[in-house]
Amino acid sequence: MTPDAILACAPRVLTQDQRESYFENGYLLVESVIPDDVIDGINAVTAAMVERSRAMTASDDHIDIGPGHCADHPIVRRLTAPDAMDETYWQFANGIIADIAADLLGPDVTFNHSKLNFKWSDGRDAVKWHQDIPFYPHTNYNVLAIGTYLVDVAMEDGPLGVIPGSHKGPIFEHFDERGIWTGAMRDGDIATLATDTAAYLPGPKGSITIHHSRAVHGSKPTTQANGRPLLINAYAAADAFPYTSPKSSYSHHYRDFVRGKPATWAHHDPEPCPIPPDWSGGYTSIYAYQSGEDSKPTPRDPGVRLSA
Ligand SMILES: O=C(O)CCC(=O)C(=O)O
Repeated sequence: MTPDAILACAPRVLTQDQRESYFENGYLLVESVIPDDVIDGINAVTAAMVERSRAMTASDDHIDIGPGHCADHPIVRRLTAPDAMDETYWQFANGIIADIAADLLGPDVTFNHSKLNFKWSDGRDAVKWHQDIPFYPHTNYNVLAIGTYLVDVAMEDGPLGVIPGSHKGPIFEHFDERGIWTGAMRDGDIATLATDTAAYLPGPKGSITIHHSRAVHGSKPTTQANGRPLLINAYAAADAFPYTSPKSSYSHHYRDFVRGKPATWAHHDPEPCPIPPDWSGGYTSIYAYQSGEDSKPTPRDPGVRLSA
């Protein structure tokens, strides 16, 4: 659907001004929209996951642990696919934020994936400028991510930063010049953008950030000693079809309809998109790729194939 067609549908949660602002700027901050008891429920389940990590010495399919992790000082960098780890996360992905996704994608919405990023105060967890769509190309760019702040996030806590209007610009390469996937834009490309206009989006617990899959975004390190948790859920319009292999990190909820029904026609956007690696055999995290922890030359995905 086009933005005009989406805007012509009655909104469920957002105001018309908020929807127009999203289409104009490529991002939105909605403060304190998630009730406290919902956030407290997610935080209780998340604390249990961190407890579970104390017994771990290496990352597994769901819990990505960082350098220096130990039983006494657990450092969980990311929960991968929390929607498959506990029903609380999945109910949340299906609740008010699915209505908000429908306000911006149109009435028919599929779930893409979820992750819970912690950002630690050791300075290593800045997220470099990147766009999301080169990680998961779709036939059109009605794809977005909703970040939920599980604690108050101030300017010094590494809030999400987005370059306004960048979703209307080019889609950039996220491989470096050696052919290694870095999950980040190249310096030369960043130099073409007005990074000084970036909007940083601090907000109280229960606020959400929404960014368009083409919006250039990143986040600075935090000074928050206990780590800054950000729960991200990504969605696509039903008429946006993925054409690369699903990441191994996606859950069984991938492409589930959270609102509406399947599309009868695919919608195609003429803007071309670079192809990511084939992650059907394994995907770590944006932190691991951006920090160079995982830096083998990476062949691009040849397209969805039958498994052996
Ligand atoms: O955790 C953050 O601050 C941002 C994460 C992000 O941009 C991403 O995972 O795509």
